[in-house]
Amino acid sequence: MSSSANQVYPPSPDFAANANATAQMYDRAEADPLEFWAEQARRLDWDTPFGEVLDWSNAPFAKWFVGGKLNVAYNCVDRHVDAGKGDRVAIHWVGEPGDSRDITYSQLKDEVSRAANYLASIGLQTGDRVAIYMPMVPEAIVSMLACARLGLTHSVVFAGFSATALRSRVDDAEAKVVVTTDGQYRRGKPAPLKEAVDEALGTGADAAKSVEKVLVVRRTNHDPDLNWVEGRDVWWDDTVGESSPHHEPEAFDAEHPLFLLYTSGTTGKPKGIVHSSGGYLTQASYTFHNVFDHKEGRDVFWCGADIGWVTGHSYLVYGPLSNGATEVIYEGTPNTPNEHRHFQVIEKYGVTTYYIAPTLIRTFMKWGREIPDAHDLSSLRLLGSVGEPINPEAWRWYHEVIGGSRCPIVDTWWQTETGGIMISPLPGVTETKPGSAMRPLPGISANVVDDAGNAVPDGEQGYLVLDKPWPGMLRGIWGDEERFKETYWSRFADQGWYFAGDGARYDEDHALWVLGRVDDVMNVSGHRISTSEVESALVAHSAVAEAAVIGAADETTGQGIVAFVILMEGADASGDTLIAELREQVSVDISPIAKPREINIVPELPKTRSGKIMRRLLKDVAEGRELGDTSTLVDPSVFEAIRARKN
Ligand code: 6R9
Repeated sequence: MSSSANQVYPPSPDFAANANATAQMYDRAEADPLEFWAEQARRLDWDTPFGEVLDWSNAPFAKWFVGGKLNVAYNCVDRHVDAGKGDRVAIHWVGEPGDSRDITYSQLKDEVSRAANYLASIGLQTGDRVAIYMPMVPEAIVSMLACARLGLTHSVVFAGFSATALRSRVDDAEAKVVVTTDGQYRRGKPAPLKEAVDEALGTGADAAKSVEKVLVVRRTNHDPDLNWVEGRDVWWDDTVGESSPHHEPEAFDAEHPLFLLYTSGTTGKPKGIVHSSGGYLTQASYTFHNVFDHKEGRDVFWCGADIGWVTGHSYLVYGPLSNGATEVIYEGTPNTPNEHRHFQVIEKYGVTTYYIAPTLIRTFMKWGREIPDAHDLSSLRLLGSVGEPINPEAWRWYHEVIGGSRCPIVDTWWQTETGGIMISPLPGVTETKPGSAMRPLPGISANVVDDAGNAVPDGEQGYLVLDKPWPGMLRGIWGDEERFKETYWSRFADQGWYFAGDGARYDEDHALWVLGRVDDVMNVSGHRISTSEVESALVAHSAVAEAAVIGAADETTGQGIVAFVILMEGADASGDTLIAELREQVSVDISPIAKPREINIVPELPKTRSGKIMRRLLKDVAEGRELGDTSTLVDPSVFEAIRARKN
């Protein structure tokens, strides 16, 4: 590796002098991890203090902050108002068409209380589930916090997901309420959203059994003939809007399930990841304070993720708000109305801390530096990256062009399952290398091991494991204990370690490099999509006999989805209509983000003697490489046919 590829960026003395984090935190956490976490938990406001910090006696089912009781919404909203900070802006919201709203902590408290009063008035009880299927409007956050306030478990479903995907999540969680909007702005135009809810929930014998109410926020007002189911559908303005802004929060057990969030696994069925109240909030809050060096009353934070993903949960809602932060929330796409949008927003609100995915950085690179260069980005002081490995070239561009070579970059590794950031430099403390997430945060313990669980020497690749429990860890998969144990805890069952599904290596300086998934999960623009989910959608089409899907390297999106399909005897493969139909099928079954970039119709798939599809070889073909070892294939000549069709 050339020396420039491994260039080290030490923290600047200025930044270091004022940083929230200190080098001693690593030592303190190592000396007594449980006491360290107890200290972090005490940053929150507890109604009943916890006793034991961790009960791991029934591993892998953890109990953190045993006996403690708190209200998550109180911690995110009311306590800032009680501390005299009610007039501070919590959310600078920017709508895609250019409308905007500033919401103070006092206003947020009123809104959350109204929503909580309404949800309680329709008979929802602590522990009931509420599905939230909404674009990035303030009411989405209000809904999440209202659930938290009542001890309802929310399940946010990304508004880009299809009706089919929504239905399976509503059914799995047996949600009683769905909160949605009439429509959403997509690339400058209103698009329907409630329509998808109607389709998902069905009617008559087909109707989703658990759902009692659909609560609709008016956003686009685009459809005078909006379908309305009497008795089930209610407008937000007529219900929440008419409810009292006073609501007394009740405290819930630290282990009370705060939310479910579905994520792709290696099999077709998404898993409902369960997160707790006390442990999750502790980790979201601690990491926000230290990794983003948050300075109350001064910083303006902007996380570009959607609330439909875990990054949106932890760093649009629970992390920033529990710290009393002021943040920007942007509704739309980065090129609406044009490519200047993000930079105008940074300029307008004086954003200090900007947290996005590498795929967006690479998109900015493609658009050209003259776009950010046309703006005053001098308010920025810290940059973050999340969702996939950041290639060193994108890291350097981000550092130089967006950060004016003055902002530290935190490359943060974590997962839906971990609840909060796990591996990342601490700004002002840890030196950084472009492309490396550097080291586990204080309190977190990770290792890189081989199949047998032995630590691999620095410089060699292995599996990333988390070898000690942490407060934000998932508490299970909704309704499926076995799958929880099997997916995360069986690979290194003897050692009792959590297997993250990622490959990694430590370099010669013991800096950690995360290399990407080692299972059948693809990462497209930071979104997790399983190969088998896309394969199932493809074979659901009557013309398809068999499908194999892989994630091929893609300059912009990290990975792009490439499919190889074998058709049924007699299916008509001429022309582009079939390919278009197949792409549509995936879009409808899963989401437009899962649409294959490329679909190749092939006569055969490469298989091992035991009948397994050799995805590794398909990847070689898709990425235009020489083929790897084909010796285990039944018929190596299938590749000539595949290659011939591909070109
Ligand atoms: C937060 C989030 C998790 C998967 C994870 C890994 C990849 C996330 C990364 C990263 C390298 C980083 N990933 N951050 N890889 N460097 N900084 O993205 O959660 O959607 O559950 O995805 O994303 O492969 O296992 P989630």
